[in-house]
Amino acid sequence: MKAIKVCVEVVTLLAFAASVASAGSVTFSSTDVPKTIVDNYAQGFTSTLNVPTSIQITDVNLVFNKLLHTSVTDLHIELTSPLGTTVVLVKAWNEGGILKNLGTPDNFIGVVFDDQATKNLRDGGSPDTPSSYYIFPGSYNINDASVVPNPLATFNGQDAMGTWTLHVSDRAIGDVGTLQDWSLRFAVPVPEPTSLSLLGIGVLGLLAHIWRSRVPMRFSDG
Ligand SMILES: [Ca+2]
Ligand SMILES: [Ca+2]
Repeated sequence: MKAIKVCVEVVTLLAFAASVASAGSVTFSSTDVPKTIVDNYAQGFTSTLNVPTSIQITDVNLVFNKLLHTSVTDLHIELTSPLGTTVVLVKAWNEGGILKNLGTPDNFIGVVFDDQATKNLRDGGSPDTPSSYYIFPGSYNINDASVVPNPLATFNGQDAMGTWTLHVSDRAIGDVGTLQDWSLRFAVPVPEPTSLSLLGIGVLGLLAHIWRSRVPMRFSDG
């Protein structure tokens, strides 16, 4: 029984260690979707997202969990922080944007705008076939001459708490869609040294427990 108990404790401790190791970002999702993307309508629409806690921004990624559109090259996308800073992230093809001259790729599904991504959004398209042409799920930087370098880094140093506004508009006639689900993912500090110390104390305690447990077990087994 003691062996089982120790096993349970080891698993519990490993699970805790894994959760500490995976800490590093927190994600908030919009709740006012879906929104219709009206065709060729520069005024577009806004969708908001609330961040309820204070986070000093060191990195923010924009996550399109599901944006359905028959040509994402039509889209002009801006993001405004709670402090009122507006950044143009993507311009439409006919504004000279990042996806110009790429045809009509569909959808952002599982597409993340991330300044640190090695792949550029322009290189995210699937093979262009008559039946299917879309943007692969994945993380992409959106660096392009049509916008400022590393546009999302503009928000670094601000407090994330408050209402964020995503402004999307369709700038070319023909293709349309809907924004179904989007999120913001913020980097958060790695665990404090005190947390790691507590983890270390936990490991030492567990080892001591195992050591104490093994002695009577050895004799009872004999
Ligand atoms: Ca990033
Ligand atoms: Ca359109």
